[in-house]
Amino acid sequence: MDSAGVKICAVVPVYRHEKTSRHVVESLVNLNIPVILIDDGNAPEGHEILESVARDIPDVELVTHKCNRGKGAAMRSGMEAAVAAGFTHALQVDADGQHDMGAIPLFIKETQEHPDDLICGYPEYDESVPKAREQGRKITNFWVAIETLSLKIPDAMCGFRVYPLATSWPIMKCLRNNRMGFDIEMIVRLSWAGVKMRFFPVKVHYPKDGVSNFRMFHDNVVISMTHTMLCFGMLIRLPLILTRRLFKKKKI
Ligand SMILES: Nc1nc2c(ncn2[C@@H]2O[C@H](COP(=O)(O)OP(=O)(O)OP(=O)(O)O)[C@@H](O)[C@H]2O)c(=O)[nH]1
Ligand SMILES: [Mg+2]
Repeated sequence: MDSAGVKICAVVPVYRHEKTSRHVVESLVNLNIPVILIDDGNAPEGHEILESVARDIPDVELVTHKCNRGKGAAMRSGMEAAVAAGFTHALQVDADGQHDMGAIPLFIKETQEHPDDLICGYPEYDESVPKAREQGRKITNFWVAIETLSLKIPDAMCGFRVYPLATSWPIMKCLRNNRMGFDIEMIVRLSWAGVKMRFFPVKVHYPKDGVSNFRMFHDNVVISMTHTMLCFGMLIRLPLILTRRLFKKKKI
């Protein structure tokens, strides 16, 4: 694909983050990026807020789940809407406002210059980051290095990335990972599919009164199960991954 064909939207999944979502949506629309907002089964008051965001701000489409289905399921619904609307790329942004929106112009520029690649953020935390979350990421990144047989993925959990939909959607729509393992599984599967990735830092701040949906025990169990499944997936694909590496080396 060349840069002229690039049509980017943002996909913002929302669960219990309706209050911060307005600012996130406004920042995106101010950069001329249309937004697909997913109400992932929020309480009626939350749903009303999201409806008013979609009504007040132009270029916002609201997709609604009647009950909470998880971040992965919300992302899939948003990406499906993006594909149906004819977008070629989707910028995934969390609704909690933790990501520095100042990084977006660079991500858009990189997408236009490398439309076939995944443009992916890796977090640059300030002192507000909970230590347990930082440790959890290190463990995940260790396992992802094994699952992809590569040290090229500095972070597999960052929810700030631009997906090229032509290669990502066929993989994403088959995923059964509805919850917190979604970002990890997507990046590992895109690596197995041979999609090139470019990583850039994104500043991340955890506000004192911020809402986190991360359930320390339950989500860590889900993430561990995701890694177990991906390790087996790597073993099955081992001949393919090694052949591809060997072939690439010979070409250079
Ligand atoms: N965890 C979670 N997030 C959801 C769900 N549905 C939609 N989301 C959205 O997915 C994004 C990520 O959720 P967060 O709770 O911030 O999870 P996280 O960023 O991994 O965790 P923190 O580092 O604690 O912020 C946010 O935009 C949520 O609003 C869900 O069922 N569970
Ligand atoms: Mg978050």
